[in-house]
Amino acid sequence: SKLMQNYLAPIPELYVSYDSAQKLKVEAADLVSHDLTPRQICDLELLMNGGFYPLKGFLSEADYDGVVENMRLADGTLWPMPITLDVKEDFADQVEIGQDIALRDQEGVILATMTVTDKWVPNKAREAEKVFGADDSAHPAVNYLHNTAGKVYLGGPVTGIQQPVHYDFRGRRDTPNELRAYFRKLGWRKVVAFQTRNPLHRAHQELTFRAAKESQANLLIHPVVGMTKPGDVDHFTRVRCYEAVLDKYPASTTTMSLLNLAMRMAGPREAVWHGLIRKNHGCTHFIVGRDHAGPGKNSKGEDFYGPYDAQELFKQYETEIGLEMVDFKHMVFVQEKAQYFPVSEVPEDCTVLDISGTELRRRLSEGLEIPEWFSFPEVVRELRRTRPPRSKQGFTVFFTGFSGSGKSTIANALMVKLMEMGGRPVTLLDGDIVRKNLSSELGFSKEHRDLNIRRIGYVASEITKNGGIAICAPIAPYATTRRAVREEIEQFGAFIEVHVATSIEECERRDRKGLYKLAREGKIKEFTGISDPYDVPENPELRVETENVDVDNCAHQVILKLESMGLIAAQ
Ligand code: PPS
Repeated sequence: SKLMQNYLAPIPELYVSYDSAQKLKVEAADLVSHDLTPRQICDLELLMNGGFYPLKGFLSEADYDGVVENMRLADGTLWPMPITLDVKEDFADQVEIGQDIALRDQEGVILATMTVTDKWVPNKAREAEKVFGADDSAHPAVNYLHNTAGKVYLGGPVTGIQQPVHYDFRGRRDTPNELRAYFRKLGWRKVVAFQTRNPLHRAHQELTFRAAKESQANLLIHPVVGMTKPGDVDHFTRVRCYEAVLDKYPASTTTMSLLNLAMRMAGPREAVWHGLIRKNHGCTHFIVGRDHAGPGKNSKGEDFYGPYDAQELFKQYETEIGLEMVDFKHMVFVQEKAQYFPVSEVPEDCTVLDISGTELRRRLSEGLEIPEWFSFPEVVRELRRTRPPRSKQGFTVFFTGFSGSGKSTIANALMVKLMEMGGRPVTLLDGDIVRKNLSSELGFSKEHRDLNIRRIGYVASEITKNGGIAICAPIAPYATTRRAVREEIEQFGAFIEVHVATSIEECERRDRKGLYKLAREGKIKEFTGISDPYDVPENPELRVETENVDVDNCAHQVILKLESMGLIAAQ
């Protein structure tokens, strides 16, 4: 039929032939090179393979303005998401309009060239307001826009040389044309796509199965493995989970393919964008759920978008997107019937069971039971492997306080107590140890102190990731740097900030190393508390007073804190 022709004919890609690519690679040695960020690599892959058809490159200024203002390219084509090449100012200064630049991955491999037709400084506040609904950095994409993306945008058509290289799950990654060919081969005329960034549990399996049945379509599970919301389950774990769930569908009705998309969590606009991307991948139907691609709460604790805004916007543009929306039915388990029902169809007087994402994370972190009705045993097993209970995860105890406050002494006592308990390896990153082994070339300027703390944070995050205990004991005078370290570590485990709150007067009175005297005499410059700032921690997990309290007791307070957080077993 005509419909099938439309969907399954190849879609234009931006790659040149193999021979031209070989030639281009050599010629590109002379071009100015831009090292793509992880997000730009995702965008470039979908530009080149037709996932972002009809885009031919990173947006020009006119296309960008249209997309931001009214979701349309300059020629009127529907496109809801700015796909922009953001660069730093000093790089932009090296580039002139009309010039070709090389786009390289983080190893320096050339992936494409781009002819720069546009260069401009975008109004990021406007982009945030219009595209994401608010200029509020609690939105991950707004945060990215202001704090990660470069100041200047370059636009222009892209010439594709080669796909970004992936070493994981190669057999599960398909370009739009590979998926189209697959559907053609199997004679799948209707395909409903399910977008996801989370592990699938029984409710998802039920709803996708229903969606396929209702639209009389085959099912494509199309999870995002590019970039999702910070804090999500990593894609390696998720893909192992998806593979287990695939077996639960009737044979040869369903397939799975991985999409290297960098999500923006833009709710309604993102739903329209996801629809266009799935259409390019040969699908005819698309499931849009409650709060599709939602970013979570804003800085006032409210939702960025209404729960059904995405469905409404999608519906409005459905014909233009060219894909039929299947609205997501929130599925709940009905105890008496031992079966899933859409929440709107639950029989009267029945008991509904549901476990929220937050509750699931709590049960995983505390090692509690996750019932059979909620998920598949294979999925739960994978999640438990990746998220062992807190008592088996690594963590970092980060002491901060003035020189001579007692940080090192308490840290040493804590280390010995933890080693006595056993079970996890312990590393002490004391100020003096670090300054000898990691930071011997650094002094005490703000810049050097920040570097020092970031190095400590990096090592501690690696230890935490690998299930060990890192105890850090630097002065760490700056709150922003401590927060950055916290964020890095909390990806992998708990971060316990302990403020050793000995007053500066007491530290100076003790003056164990005689440094305060030298600082007063001006013989040591920039001395913390005397001639250099110290930001008192506002919300540390624990504050210990050392005046009139012995070291053993201080260390014991930390142990009690760790117990109350479930990180170590009660003694
Ligand atoms: S920082 O700010 O976190 O990078 O400092 P840190 O690595 O913990 O190093 C602090 C120790 O260095 C000695 N020292 C100084 N401290 C503060 N200010 C200045 N200008 C300074 N110069 C040398 C001091 O002995 C600190 O040791 P601790 O263990 O904190 O007493």
